[in-house]
Amino acid sequence: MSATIRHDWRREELLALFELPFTELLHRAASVHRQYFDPAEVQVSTLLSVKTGGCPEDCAYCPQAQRYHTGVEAQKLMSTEAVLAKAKQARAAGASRFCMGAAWRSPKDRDIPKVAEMIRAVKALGLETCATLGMLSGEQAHALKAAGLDYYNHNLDTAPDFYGEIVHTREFQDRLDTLSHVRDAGMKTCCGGIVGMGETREQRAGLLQALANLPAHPDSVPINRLVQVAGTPLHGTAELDPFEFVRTVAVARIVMPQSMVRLSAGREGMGDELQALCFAAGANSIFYGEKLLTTGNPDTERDMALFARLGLRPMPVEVEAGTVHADIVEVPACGQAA
Ligand code: SAM
Ligand code: DTB
Ligand code: SF4
Repeated sequence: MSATIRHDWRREELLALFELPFTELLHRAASVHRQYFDPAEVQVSTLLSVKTGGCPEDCAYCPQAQRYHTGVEAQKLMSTEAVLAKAKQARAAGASRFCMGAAWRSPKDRDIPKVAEMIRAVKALGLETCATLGMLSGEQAHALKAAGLDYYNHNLDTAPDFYGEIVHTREFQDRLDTLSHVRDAGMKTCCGGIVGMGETREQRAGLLQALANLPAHPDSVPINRLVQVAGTPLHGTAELDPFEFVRTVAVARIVMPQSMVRLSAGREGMGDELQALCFAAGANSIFYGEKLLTTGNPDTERDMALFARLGLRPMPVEVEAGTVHADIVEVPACGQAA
């Protein structure tokens, strides 16, 4: 078993991984995990919604889309002081990265200086900074980078051939364009998707294929399990088999060996055993703190207890920063003889 960094994955290859016996898939993913990471370390990020609700987009999963009447109360952009207070709490609780989310289709140019001020303030605390603000122009990406933004989160969300069923107000290509602006500005990318939206296994493979075949693997890959929110079109979708979720994590680990694979939305509804399986399958990052953007996340005490039970520990920032840019040892392709 060995892993190489590839950008030419075919969907059938990913499907073949999904179809392996569960134990074999986990073994392969766990083997790849050890080639680039200490499997006892988990990167810890905290999220804050700095501008909530009232979004004009129609993403079928999202409680913040104005048109769905989900009960999320719209709130305007927070003050830097209020964001800073939350970032200090996150740092005190043990987070190493702080991610600021805004329910925008894309920021207006006049928003950028306000967000830049938040980024500078959070970075001065010694935290890594991340933002997710919707689509960015090249100029906006450069301005955020200049303010000290380390990561930009922008998800592909789902396979290109399922995307049109989920979002109608922007194209898959728009997402690729934003990611390219982010990379060109010299920021790290955080890019993943959501499963459990009624997609097929082939489409889950298609999402991971699209992620792995980006010009550079995302530094962080959030794998979200749909949080079903009443009022959204996807409320009532059949639940994904938990083992299929673990398979998705394992395949993500195999095809993006150097990336942080993050157990993201949906963790609150998972038992400790399911999360442990995901860590065994190569997940090595979580969102930490009682809230995601508008929905719940496990209590910090529960997460700390889980880490203690599993012998896991928070990843130091220098490991995070070095991983994707470490020298790559070229080794034979995954799936070839062990
Ligand atoms: N408005 C910006 C955008 O869409 O890029 C940034 C915030 S948006 C809420 C960030 C990501 O959260 C989405 O791309 C989606 O992957 C994830 N997300 C939103 N609602 C979710 C839900 N109900 N379940 C799981 N993931 C969700
Ligand atoms: C990501 O992939 N998941 C996070 C973060 N990036 C911004 C957001 C999850 C949102 C879940 C629904 C909510 O809390 O509103
Ligand atoms: Fe708006 Fe982002 Fe939600 Fe889509 S995912 S509705 S763009 S906040």
